[in-house]
Amino acid sequence: PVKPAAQRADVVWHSSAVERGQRLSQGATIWLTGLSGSGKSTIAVELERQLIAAGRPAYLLDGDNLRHGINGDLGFGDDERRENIRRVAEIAALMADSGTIAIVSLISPFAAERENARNIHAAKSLPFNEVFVDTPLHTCETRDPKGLYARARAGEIRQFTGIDSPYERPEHADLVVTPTDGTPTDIAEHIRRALGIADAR
Ligand code: PPS
Repeated sequence: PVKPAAQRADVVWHSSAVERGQRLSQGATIWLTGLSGSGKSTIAVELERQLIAAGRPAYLLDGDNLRHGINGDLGFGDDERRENIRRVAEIAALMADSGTIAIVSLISPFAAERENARNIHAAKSLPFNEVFVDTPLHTCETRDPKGLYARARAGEIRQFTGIDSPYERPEHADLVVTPTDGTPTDIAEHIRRALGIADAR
């Protein structure tokens, strides 16, 4: 595992000449966690659309998409998921530090790694909001938008979250949303209101 820079004796931190208040706006991370098929990516896309429409710099970090690039070397074993979550947490914190609202959509099934993501932000005094998209497994499996649950049940995919790989439900999420809260548009609005993210214009 890669050591966090703060703990490394062989690398010295080089400070920026720019203070946070000088940046275009206050950044933050909105971290959506939930099962595959829970709707987190759909909500995240809508959230990004609404924030940009409201004049806020926002950028979506979607687990599936990042696995096409920076996380393309990682699979779905426990250690690789941990590294996946760690990398995304670091990227989100960099974006939040730059003044962007980073919207993360990641299964992030392990409580300790979600807590680590929160700590990475806290160490930089950056707002971190964990949103649990609490869609029951049977609903996700019924939806099965990519046919992955069927393949997991058939034994074609191993270590599938909720089937033969764990999902640790958040105990201390900042916000919990469920499909009964409305459409993805409603839920994204609800998240913005609940987290107090105002329009820029
Ligand atoms: S994790 O657990 O946070 O590292 O996962 P993440 O990076 O969010 O990637 C989840 C998407 O990968 C696809 N996929 C799988 N998910 C879970 N378990 C297994 N074994 C698996 N294999 C492929 C799946 O499309 C997930 O996308 P979402 O959007 O969550 O449905």
